[in-house]
Amino acid sequence: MPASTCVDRPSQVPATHMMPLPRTALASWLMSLLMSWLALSATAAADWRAEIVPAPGKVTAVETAGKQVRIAIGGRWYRIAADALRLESALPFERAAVPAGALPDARVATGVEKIARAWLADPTGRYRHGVLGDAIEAGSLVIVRRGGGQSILRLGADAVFEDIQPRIAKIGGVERIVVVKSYLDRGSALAIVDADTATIVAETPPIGRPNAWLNPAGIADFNGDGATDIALVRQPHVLGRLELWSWQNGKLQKIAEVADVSNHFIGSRVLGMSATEDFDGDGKPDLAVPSLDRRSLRIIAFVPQPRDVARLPLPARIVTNIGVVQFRHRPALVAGLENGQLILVHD
Ligand SMILES: [Ca+2]
Ligand SMILES: [Ca+2]
Repeated sequence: MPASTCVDRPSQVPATHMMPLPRTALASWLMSLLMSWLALSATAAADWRAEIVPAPGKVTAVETAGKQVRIAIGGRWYRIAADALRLESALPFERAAVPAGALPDARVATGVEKIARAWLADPTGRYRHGVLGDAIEAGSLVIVRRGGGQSILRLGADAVFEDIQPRIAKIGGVERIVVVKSYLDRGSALAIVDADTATIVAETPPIGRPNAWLNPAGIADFNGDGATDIALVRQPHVLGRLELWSWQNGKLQKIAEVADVSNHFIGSRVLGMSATEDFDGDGKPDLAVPSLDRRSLRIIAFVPQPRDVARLPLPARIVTNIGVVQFRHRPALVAGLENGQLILVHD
């Protein structure tokens, strides 16, 4: 089905009038050939499109692990071919078993440096919100350090971890943990946990009222100033505001806001509905995230200011994680839609 859409960015007009004209006809012809090629490649690089990938059934999940993406269809697993719009059979990811005492739907996060593993534990029903599939949230975070040693960060009775999988990432050059902490009376905050001390070393102010949640969307130096930034979507079901929080001298400072995004829907355990990659090739990471109604996929760059690299209308709402794949040697995006279709967004 030709359900492909394109978004154009204003293409750069070659400054031909600034160039001295060649004297011979051959040189002139070569120059015009070069200019048309430059114009064509500029246009091609700016054209993002969403295409339906032919699939043997309805897509039920998209899973990511590192740079790998797997797509679940009818109980089987697939990946996107690197050079054509088709699926290839693939082995499913192996998931670490959920340790005793963990949240029933916990996912174990693995680090590469000082943190070996981390997971959410001590299930509790003290926060009756239930946007993540059930009303059971975590009272503690378990951290296993590489080389031995396990610590537990236990919250007080006034808060829970309203999350499924902690995120282990380098923040300020050191592996730390990013997790959503929700206060029973003030709603969610983004918390940064130090692995050595198993303590929260920084957190954003909570949203301010119960049952108001946020979902992290990406961790990278999005604005290119050298300080790690954490992108989050504040209230992805109702407000849908992207906020960029920068790790500066051990504190979190909000440095940017973008309206009209979402990376979750109520009742879903899918928390990875976003992806970080340098999509426009300027050397700075960009964020792919759905619009608030999840009927468009936005690719947002933050340098020099927050701006849409592309905004692609889709045939239906995004309901799965968003994966980054290499397609024809370029980063591309894959996601499952509410109508069961699989889309590949590429330029
Ligand atoms: Ca930054
Ligand atoms: Ca970029």
